[in-house]
Amino acid sequence: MALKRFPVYLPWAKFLVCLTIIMKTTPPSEPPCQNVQLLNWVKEMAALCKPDQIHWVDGSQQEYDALCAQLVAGGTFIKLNEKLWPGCFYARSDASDVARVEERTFICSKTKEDAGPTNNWADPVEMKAKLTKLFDGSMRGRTMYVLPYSMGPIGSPISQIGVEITDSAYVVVNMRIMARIGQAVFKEIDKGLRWVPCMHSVGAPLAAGQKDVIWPCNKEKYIVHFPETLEIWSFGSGYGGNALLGKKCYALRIASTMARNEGWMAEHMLILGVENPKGEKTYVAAAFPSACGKTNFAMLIPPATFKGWKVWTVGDDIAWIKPGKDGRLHAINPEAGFFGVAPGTSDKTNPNAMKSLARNSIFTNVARTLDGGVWWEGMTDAPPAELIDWQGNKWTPAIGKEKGIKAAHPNSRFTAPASQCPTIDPDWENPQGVPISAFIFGGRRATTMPLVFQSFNWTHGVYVGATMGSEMTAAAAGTVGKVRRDPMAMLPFAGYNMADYFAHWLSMQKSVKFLPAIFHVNWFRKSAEGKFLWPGFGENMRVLKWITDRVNGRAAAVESPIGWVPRYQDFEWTGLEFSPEEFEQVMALDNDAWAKELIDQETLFFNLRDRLPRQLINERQQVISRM
Ligand code: TSX
Ligand code: MN
Repeated sequence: MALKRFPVYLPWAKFLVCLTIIMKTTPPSEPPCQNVQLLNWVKEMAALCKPDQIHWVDGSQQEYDALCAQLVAGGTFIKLNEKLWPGCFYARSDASDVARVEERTFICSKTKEDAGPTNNWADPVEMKAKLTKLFDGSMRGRTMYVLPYSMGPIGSPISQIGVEITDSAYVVVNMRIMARIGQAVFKEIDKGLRWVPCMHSVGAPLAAGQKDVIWPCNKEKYIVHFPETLEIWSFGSGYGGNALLGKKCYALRIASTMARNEGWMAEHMLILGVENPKGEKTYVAAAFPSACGKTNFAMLIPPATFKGWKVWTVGDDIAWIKPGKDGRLHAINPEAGFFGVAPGTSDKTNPNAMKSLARNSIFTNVARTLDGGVWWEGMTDAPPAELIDWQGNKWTPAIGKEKGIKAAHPNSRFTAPASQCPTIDPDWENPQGVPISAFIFGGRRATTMPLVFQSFNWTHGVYVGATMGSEMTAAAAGTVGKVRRDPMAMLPFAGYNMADYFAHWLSMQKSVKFLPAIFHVNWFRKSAEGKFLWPGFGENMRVLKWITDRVNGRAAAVESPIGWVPRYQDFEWTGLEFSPEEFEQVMALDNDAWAKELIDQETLFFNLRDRLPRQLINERQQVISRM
């Protein structure tokens, strides 16, 4: 009406209205990428998910700061005390969204047999239909982030690219620590490199005017992998491995399938370098099930008496390994950060982790101190007098005891940049990777397994890895002490049939001229009285020295029924009081325990019988004969 009275302003008003409409409908950032498949996929997914806007992630510091500020404003993040924890943020998840959901994790290959008996399988067509329904309108009221990422240094021949579409800013900022993200990755995609589309929604659309919660998620969760079309779809969870799709979903499940098809390896392994006093470096990769202290081992500090010895950290969780032109296996850490379990991490157990997470880190589900810091069980000998627990409630040692609740969730996490680790290896971002001289398998075993042994050969080593296991520590009745088989620590992470995975390991013999030696370790053996027989932690350096000296032809061993084993005199003991009798105990082979062990291994083999490589059956038979 006002416009009618002032017709002279009409063109201006029209212009302003148009400008407002354009500004509301145009994404805040234009696609910084020309790749037609990517543009079409984003268009298609936006039409499906119906977000309010699209944000193309550039990966800059300004963008990170703005997203963190937005998360603070919305209550998802709390900025920690800048003096105590510079650049750090705190997040508390929904109580129902605190861990990976293995029973909701699916491998959707054409046939169930290709997923194998250890994975949940669903028909890919049916699952895609189900997911399409779930994602329809799932981002209403939210921003759809288009997040390009490289697993491994950008441009490395061992690296791989993914693009995660997510409606979670928490995911974007965590991914910026855990992977290389943004502009530089769009450039790689524009070069025509392969990329894996990864769909993620917390599954909590907002109606107009509806107030958001601090941790949106959905009780219906799906973590779905399509190994044949190389796609990931994740719905309903904002937590860790369910939502940061570069990690377990891509770098292990999808990559293990790519690796099988292409002749490389994607493993659930830490990578470390052992430097001796001569300055020679020997790299090893090690696979342990959860709760074995993998991150601690990756950042080990040698005992003071080991002058000139140093352990360098390349990665603490995942290794991508390719045969090199030199006939050796070369490994990269595909990640750029540590997503570590907080409880138990301290200046005593892992000072290098503590220094890594001291700044520019994100903490999820730990406890908060009253001065704006964080705390978790095991960080200090005694807890502070008062805390705010991971559920946001007042917590004191007395309340904790009375109610039997922990201040930090047992699966609470830190997200910390790997570059901040004091022992980060100078070659950790080398695009050619580091040459691997040994693989180490291990588990938490109170009995049966000696401190260390070396496999006789590759096939025997694959058998050792395939049969590895860990004892359950959870207090669930009847389960304590039961060995859970976790082949190569890949049981929840192999993207295809576990028996085919063994066959792939065996097949590496054909393509690699200088194969790594394979070892098995056990830091957790106990006496009949229930006391740990091995001091562990930094003292594991003595085992690492024997292992690296072995592969360099400098250490002796003797044959045993289960492999090559060190004698007391083959270890460096300076600085540790450990008697030959104690060594005998921690290395002992108990015939009765091994009889049980070999019978238990048969259960695993029976479960995988359809495709189990007969070489592995033969290896088990040979141990029985030697015993
Ligand atoms: O991480 C561990 N490592 C590897 C370190 C490089 N932990 C912690 C496991 C939980 C995640 C260990 N716990 C290790 C170990 O080598 N060993 C043990 C068992 C142990 C615990 C305490 C003591 C000794 C052994 N304490 C004393 O002897 C005083
Ligand atoms: Mn892991």
